[in-house]
Amino acid sequence: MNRRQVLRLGGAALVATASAGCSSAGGSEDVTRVSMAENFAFDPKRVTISAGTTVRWINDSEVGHTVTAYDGQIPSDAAYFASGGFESEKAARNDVSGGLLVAGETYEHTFDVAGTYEYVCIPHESSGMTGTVVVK
Ligand SMILES: [Cu+2]
Repeated sequence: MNRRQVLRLGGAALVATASAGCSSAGGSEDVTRVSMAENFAFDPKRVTISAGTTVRWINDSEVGHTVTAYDGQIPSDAAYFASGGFESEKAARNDVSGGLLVAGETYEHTFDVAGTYEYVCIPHESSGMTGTVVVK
């Protein structure tokens, strides 16, 4: 192994360490990124992932958005999820500002149960700002 190969391996190790530090559960889990963009949309609007994958939403716009699962539109044995840590859609709707992600902020949820999850950005629901996560 020459010096250049050693340096390259060192860089890869640093990158791996950095990305593990950003994930909630650590380890080797996969992360799928969904952007909340200027056009009041989740991008991509629909993602298909394997069980155990973390979805990381990031607000790439200047206005606040929420990630709020629809009660009854996630698998019945799956944990409810919403930015702000609410335990139900009703609780999230009762405190919209508490669930807002400001510019540059992220929210993560790891999906362990297979099925289809529908979610919404509460303030922009009338603009059609909804999304879907399909877990295989
Ligand atoms: Cu929004």
